[in-house]
Amino acid sequence: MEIIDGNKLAKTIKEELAQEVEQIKANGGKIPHLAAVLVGNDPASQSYVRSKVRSCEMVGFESTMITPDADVSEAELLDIVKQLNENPEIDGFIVQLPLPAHIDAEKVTLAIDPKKDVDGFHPQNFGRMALGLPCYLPATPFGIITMLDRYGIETSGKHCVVLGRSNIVGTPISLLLSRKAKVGNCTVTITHSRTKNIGEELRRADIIVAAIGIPHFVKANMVKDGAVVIDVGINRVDDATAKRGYRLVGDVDYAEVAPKSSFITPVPGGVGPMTVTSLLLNTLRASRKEVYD
Ligand code: BQF
Repeated sequence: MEIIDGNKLAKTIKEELAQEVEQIKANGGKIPHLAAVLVGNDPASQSYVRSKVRSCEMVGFESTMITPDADVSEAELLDIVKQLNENPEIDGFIVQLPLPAHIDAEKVTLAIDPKKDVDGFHPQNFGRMALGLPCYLPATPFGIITMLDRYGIETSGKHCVVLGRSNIVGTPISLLLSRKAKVGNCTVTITHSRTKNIGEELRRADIIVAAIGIPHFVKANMVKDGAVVIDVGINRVDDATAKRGYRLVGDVDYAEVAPKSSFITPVPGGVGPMTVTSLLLNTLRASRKEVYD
């Protein structure tokens, strides 16, 4: 069993990005600039956005945080998006999800200029991804692909079972892994809440991607010997002994499943940190006009 160390790989990629920034500076080019819009004061969202801004600082990117109150109107938020679309200083930006219930998140996503949509959530980027055209990949699937690539894990001809069909993880990673690409050429099964016997499906998997948001859902008896296990879950469970009163656990029962796996991602320190570095990579691509010009 080998642990896929997301913290270590994220650090390596950040070092590579810091070198890129040095190159850009030496050539008098524009420093990549990410903006993040954080609505309200949800603690998890605050911590995610802070870690994205901190990561920008670590690699030498510029970053701007915009923090409207929770009661900001949809029209006001759409105006912030419009200003970011029009601001030539900003290469890419994100609107941190989830948004308060009185705001239509779909409408906000549609308002983002696809050229600056470094989360890859705009239908134009999603459609381009599905068609295999140049696009910004959504950060979590991009992070997973990068892990498989950098750890030299063979995917071609493998049977991958994805747990969950969300727009930001399950559906896009299923498309990407089935595509004709260096990391791809898998036979993919998507499972979800209506799947008859998830355990039976999972036991056939050479590669499992767990993204259902149920703590410790995947047990040892659902995993084939030698499977590659990618755990996307970030679930808070109460823990009186922890500093904050909770700890993070994945969708996989790590203690049980790790001994059976060939490769496994831990939680925390697995997919999560790679999600953040993927956002940085997309921001660099945006500043270089690599996807659109
Ligand atoms: C780690 C996210 C659900 C909903 C909205 C490192 C992150 C998380 C975990 C992180 C996530 C999850 C992010 C770890 C960004 C990933 O060490 O395990 C980093 O910052 N993430 C987000 O922005 O929005 C979410 C999950």
